[in-house]
Amino acid sequence: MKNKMHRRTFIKTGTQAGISAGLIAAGLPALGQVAGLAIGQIGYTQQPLPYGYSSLEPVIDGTTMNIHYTKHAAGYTKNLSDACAAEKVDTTTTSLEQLLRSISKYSTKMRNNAGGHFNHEFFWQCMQPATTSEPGGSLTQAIIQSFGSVDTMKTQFSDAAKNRFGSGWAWLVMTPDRKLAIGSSSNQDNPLMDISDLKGKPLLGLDVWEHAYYLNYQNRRADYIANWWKLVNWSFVQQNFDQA
Ligand code: MN3
Repeated sequence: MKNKMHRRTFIKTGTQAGISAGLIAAGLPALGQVAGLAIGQIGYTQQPLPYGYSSLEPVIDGTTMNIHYTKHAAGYTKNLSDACAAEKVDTTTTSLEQLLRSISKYSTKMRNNAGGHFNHEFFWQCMQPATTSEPGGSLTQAIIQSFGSVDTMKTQFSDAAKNRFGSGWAWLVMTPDRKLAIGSSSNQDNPLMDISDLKGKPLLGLDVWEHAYYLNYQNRRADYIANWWKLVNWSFVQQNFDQA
């Protein structure tokens, strides 16, 4: 905890280069290690970005990432905390995943902000500075089994993201009957929620709210989606697949 607090303070005050160097020194995952926070480990506090705000350029610009992380995502985290206090959720005994799985019992404010907080904590980990990373062996096999090829999966996922009307998310999930599926959710809903049409463990998620891309792409959501594939952290997706 102390280490996390320190890292949090650091990310607020550090320069972009300093952040990356600091997090690498703090032990960023290397090949073969855990790629990120497991779904069940995502808690109620906002974790440091695993990279600098400008590290995803040119696909996502630094200003967008800064505003997205410090304003939008931080706002969901704060409002989630307020909702938990108001609705008497003991966050020391109720995990965020448990809360999401029974979200129908809570207010709309809880639904929007528990979803908003979780989705962004998950989303940051789905990305990394552009690499030539591709899905690994067992995940690739499962994708081929479900969709025919990795490219077909990407096309279906991109279509789900493009066709989500208004604000929302596209998802690749492992369904409860252990199949891979693609779909989208509105607003800040997600596939862990009991009210969701698409149910399952999220493996990969994409934010298609305008705040995620508008500065750079304006109305060209399709271009944002096409470019976003260059950022996908496939080790994180593989980890989610292994743990699903
Ligand atoms: Mn967002």
